[in-house]
Amino acid sequence: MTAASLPVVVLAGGVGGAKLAHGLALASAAERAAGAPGLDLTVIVNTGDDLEVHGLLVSPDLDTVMYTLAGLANPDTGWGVTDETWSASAMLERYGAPVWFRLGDRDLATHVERTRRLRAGESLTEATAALTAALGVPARLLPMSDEPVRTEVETADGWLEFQDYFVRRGHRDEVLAVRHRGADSARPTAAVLNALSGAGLIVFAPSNPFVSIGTILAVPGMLDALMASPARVVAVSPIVAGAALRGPADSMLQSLGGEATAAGVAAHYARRYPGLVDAFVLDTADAGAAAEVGSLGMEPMVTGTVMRDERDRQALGAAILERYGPAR
Ligand code: FO1
Repeated sequence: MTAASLPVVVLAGGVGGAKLAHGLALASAAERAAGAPGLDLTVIVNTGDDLEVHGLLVSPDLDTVMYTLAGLANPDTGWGVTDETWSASAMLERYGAPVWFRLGDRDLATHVERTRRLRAGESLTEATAALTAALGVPARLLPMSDEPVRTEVETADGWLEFQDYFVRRGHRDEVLAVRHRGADSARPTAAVLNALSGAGLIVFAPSNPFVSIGTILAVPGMLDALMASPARVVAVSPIVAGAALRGPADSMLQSLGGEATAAGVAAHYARRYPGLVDAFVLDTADAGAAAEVGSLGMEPMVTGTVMRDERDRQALGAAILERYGPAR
């Protein structure tokens, strides 16, 4: 009797989340090539960064994970599509449309098709399933909720919508607080709850613990579903040697009262979500923090977590599966 493929659920935000999901998909393909069962991979994606641009719904984190797993991601930026052209954006600029959130021509097709499906009555989950199937994505991509949740950050200039803060203002503002507009009337989708209850392993990608992982955990019922799942929860640090590899996670840790270190992220998870995270993956550069992480009640795992290329991604995915995937 062949062993069943291992159901692995990843909670992911943008680029860091996409890279780890890709690493697990590559590790799964390698297992299958060696005659092993591989993974049944699900990625629960943050939708708090979503916004409307030119009348279209844009879901940056869903798109970044989708493009990365389809091998279509722009390798330089990590977001958007590779081999992109900007004719539509240039024409929109001539019409005076706001183009600070840059949408390339190939990327635009995604927003046109997703918005058409939503207007036809499909849920974001259904629209995402159609887009990912068309692109041959080797994983199930699930928006955290089908109801809109929008991350906002409080700054000296007041509350800002996420992409205003992140892109238009280049995430230079100090973040004083984070809120998730619409979370109270949002719920995890049935597909998300189903994936969590059937998971053999749950991985928090190296995404921002406040505005990516934190937003997913802010959906009422999500934390309970994670705590009720029989699977172990393994979180990968988004901070290596005191800095975020991209984005504002390090400065947010400082301004929101934590410490911009890998141990600081572990402490944030332990304080904010007691008992949720079973193991914490640190980069070799932070091996010295392993004991501190252990003292927080999380089993430390030290390995290379910087994903410069596909080999790094697969190595990290395989190392996590090796250590925390149940023996198959
Ligand atoms: N990030 C930028 O810094 N500038 C942009 O113009 C930009 C456009 C964009 C378009 C589509 C998309 O899916 C992502 C885009 N991003 C851009 C990145 C995006 O702001 C971040 O990836 C996430 O919101 C943070 O995880």
